[in-house]
Amino acid sequence: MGRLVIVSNRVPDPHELAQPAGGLTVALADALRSGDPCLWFGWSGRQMEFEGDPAPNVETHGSVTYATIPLTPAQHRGYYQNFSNGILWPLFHYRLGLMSYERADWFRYLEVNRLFARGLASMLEPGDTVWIHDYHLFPLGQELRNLGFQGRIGFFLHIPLPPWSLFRALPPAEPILRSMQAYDIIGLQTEEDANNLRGCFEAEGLSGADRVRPFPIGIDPTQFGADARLAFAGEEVQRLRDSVHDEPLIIGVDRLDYSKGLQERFLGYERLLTRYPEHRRHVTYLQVAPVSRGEVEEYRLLRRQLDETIGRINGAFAEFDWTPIRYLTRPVPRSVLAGFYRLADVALITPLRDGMNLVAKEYIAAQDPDHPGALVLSHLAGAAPELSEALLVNPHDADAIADALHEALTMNLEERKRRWTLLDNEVRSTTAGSWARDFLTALDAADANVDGQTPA
Ligand code: GDG
Repeated sequence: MGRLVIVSNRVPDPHELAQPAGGLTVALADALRSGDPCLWFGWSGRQMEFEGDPAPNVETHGSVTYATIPLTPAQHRGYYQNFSNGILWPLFHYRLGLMSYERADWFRYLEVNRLFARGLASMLEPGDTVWIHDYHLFPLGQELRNLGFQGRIGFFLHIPLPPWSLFRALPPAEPILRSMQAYDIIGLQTEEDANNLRGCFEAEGLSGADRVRPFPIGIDPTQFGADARLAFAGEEVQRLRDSVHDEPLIIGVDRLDYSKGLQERFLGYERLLTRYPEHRRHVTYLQVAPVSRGEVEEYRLLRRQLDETIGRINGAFAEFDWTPIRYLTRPVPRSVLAGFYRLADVALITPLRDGMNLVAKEYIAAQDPDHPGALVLSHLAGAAPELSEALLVNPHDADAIADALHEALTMNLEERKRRWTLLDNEVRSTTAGSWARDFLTALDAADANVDGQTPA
C-alpha cells in the first residue's frame, strides 16, 4: 500500500503542532494521530529569493515526514496574499465587493501551483494517494496529472463554495473549474456547498458532479473534553473565574477575519445591554481574536473598526468596577482556551459565512455535562445544519443576537442539558478522525484517474 500524501498551503511546524490556531491544521493534526506513514507537503512559511526550483526541506517526526519549500516575496504576495486571500477568500465567503482582481495575481497563483507540483512530483511514488487541501491549491491536481502522476488525488475545500451566480464573477472561473476535473473525489463541508459546486460544473458544461460530496469536518471531542477538564483546574481559568465573581461569562473565539461577523456581533451584544439592562454590571463578554493575515489591507481596516467599536461600547456602558467587553488580539494557548470554554456560560459564534466553524464544536466538547453552557450560533455557519439544537441566529440582525443572548443567559439547567446532550451527540458522531477516514475511503473506492482524463 502506498503512502498518504497531504498537501496544504502551510505545513505546520512539527514542534508547534500542539498549538495550532487555524481550523485546517487543527483538524488534520487530530486526523493524523492514526500513526500510518504520511508525507505532508507545503510552503515552509519562509520567503526567500531563489533561482530555479528550491529543493524541498525534509524532516521526519514519528510517522509523519514534512517536506516544505520556500516562496519568493513576489510569489507569496501574488499567490497567497492577493489571489488566495484577496480574491478567492472574499468571493467564496459571498463578499464580492471585497474582491480585488488583478490578472498578474492569477498568473502567480498558477506559477506557485506548478512549483508545488514539481516539488511534490519529485517525491511521489506510484501507489501514493494524494489529498490536497483548500482554495490555495485548486489547480495542483491537474498540474500533477500533467507531470504524469496516475494515482488517486482527492481535494477537500475547507471554506464555503458560492453558487454559480457569484462564482462566475471570478475571471478565471472556467480554468479553475476545469482543473478540478483532475480530482477523483472533491469534498466540501456541507450539502449546500456540494450543490453549489455541482451547479458550477453544470453551468460550464463540465462533468464531475458525481465526484462531489459533502464531508463535514469535526474535532477530536474526547481529547478536547479531557483538555478542557485539565485546563479547568489550571491557574489561568482560576484567575478568569475570580475576575468575573460568579457572574455570567460569554466567550467568542475567532481568527480576526471579516467572515467571522465580529463587528455585527459586538453590535448585537451592545443591543443586549440596551434592551435588557438587567445584564449590565453582571455579564462579561470575552472575545479572543488572534490577528490573522495582518499584511492584507482589508484585515488592517477591520482591526481598526473593531478597536473603535469596542472602545465606544466599553466607554458608553462600563462602570468603574465593570467592563462589558474584554478583547484579546493575541492567541491564547489551546490548553488554556479549552478551560475558558468550559467556564463560559455562553458561546457566541456568529460568522457571516463559515465553511464549518470548529470553535462551535470545541465549545460543546468542553462542557461539564452536569452544568453545560448554551451555544448561540449563526445559521450561516457550516456547522449549523448539524448543530440545530443551538440557538440559531441571523448574524446580521443585532436584535436577534440580543434576544438569543438573553435567552441563553436565562435558560434553565434542564433546557441547557437537553440541548447540550443532543449537540454533544452530533459532535461525537462526526469527528476529525471519522471525517478523514470517510474521505479516504471514498477516495480509495473511486476509479483511479489513470490516464489523467476524466474517468468514465
Ligand atoms: C477554516 C474554515 C473550517 C482560534 N483562536 C485561537 C485558537 N483558535 C483555534 C480554534 C479552532 C481553530 O483555531 C479555528 O477553526 P475554525 O473552524 O473556527 O475557523 P478557521 O480558522 O477559519 O478554519 C472553517 C476550518 O477551516 C476547518 O475545515 O471549520 O470554516 O474557515 O480550532 O480553537 N487556538 C489557540 N489560540 C487561539 O487564540 N490555541
